[in-house]
Amino acid sequence: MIKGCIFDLDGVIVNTAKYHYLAWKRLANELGFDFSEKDNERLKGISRMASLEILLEAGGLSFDNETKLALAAKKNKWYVDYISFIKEDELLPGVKEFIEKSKAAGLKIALGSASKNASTILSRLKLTDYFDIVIDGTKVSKAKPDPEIFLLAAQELGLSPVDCVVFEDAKAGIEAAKRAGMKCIGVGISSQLADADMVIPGFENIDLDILFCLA
Ligand code: B16
Ligand code: MG
Repeated sequence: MIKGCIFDLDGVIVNTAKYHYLAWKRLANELGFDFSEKDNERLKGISRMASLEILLEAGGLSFDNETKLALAAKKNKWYVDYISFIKEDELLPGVKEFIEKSKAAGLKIALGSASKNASTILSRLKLTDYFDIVIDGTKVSKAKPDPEIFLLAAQELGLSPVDCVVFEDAKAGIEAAKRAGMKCIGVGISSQLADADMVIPGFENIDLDILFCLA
């Protein structure tokens, strides 16, 4: 029986991908190559350093570790500047209402995001108080598709993984949820999220009943 919902952040609660894209593209341009929105799709749900590796591969460049850390820090500074303007009206349609319904039904609520900026974003969106637990990129050593983020979320909620459902928009996140032994609802386009137990286009008009279809 589902007792807890674990929400990914980017692509499930808010579309921060567009700000990640602006910052990665700015870095690519500064390094002398272009980075398309299609290339950016490969970065969804994976960690900052793994994203940088993909970006550098796209540009045919390689650097030592120290330079890579400096490049990632530069991208992050731009990203943090962009997200400092995020407001509640950027919440994806219906997600806040779905979280409210889940809480009212007595379900535990966690965030399971790869982002090290997750707490800042939740606070800007005035969502922090909705979450019993926040597990983000600052609390784990292994990024999705490793299940560590979701297993830690379940543990801190005091729930068994089989009683948790993860809401995810990225392939890496769905793999992480399945490897954690949890149910997974994909948020987005079904053809891209085929490994999820169920896919919804978004949270608009979605009722808690969907959780009963997972058993
Ligand atoms: P940061 P999620 C992920 O968020 C993003 O989808 C991914 O594009 C990003 O690289 C990752 O967070 C790390 O973010 O640079 O802020 O630490 O989908 O797991 O909520
Ligand atoms: Mg995501």
